[in-house]
Amino acid sequence: MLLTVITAVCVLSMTQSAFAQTVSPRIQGMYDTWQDAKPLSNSEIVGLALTSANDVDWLKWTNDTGVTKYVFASLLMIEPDNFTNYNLDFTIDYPDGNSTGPMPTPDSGPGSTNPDSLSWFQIPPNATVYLKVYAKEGAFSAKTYKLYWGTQDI
Ligand SMILES: [Ca+2]
Ligand SMILES: [Ca+2]
Repeated sequence: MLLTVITAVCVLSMTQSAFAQTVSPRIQGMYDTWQDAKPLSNSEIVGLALTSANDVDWLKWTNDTGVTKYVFASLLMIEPDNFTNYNLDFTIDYPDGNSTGPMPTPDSGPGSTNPDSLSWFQIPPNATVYLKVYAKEGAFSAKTYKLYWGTQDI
């Protein structure tokens, strides 16, 4: 895969500087399946919360720009603590019908300031990226998480 790995700290600093602080309203009990995934714009900071240990949130972005784009995502807890550890998985569905299937991003936490991140994947036109946010076993928290999402020209 065409993947460039940079450090999570670098991703975080870039995302914080590159985007307006537009935080979505906190919505619980939604986006529980990939079919019901929350659509993402080309750059967005989403603030959501899981409602239970078994809750998951799905988000998606379809590349309708007509050109290949880099994408990245970083998952952070607004209030890191000693037990919170959410994970971020991703799936890329390509227009020819192929799919990566669910792929984990590098895990960080609890207590880590590094986010779970998807770093600068190339997404061709008409492909869709699905993101899945979920709590590791025993790591559920009612606190809000933030998902930084961005796209960039190649
Ligand atoms: Ca949900
Ligand atoms: Ca994690």
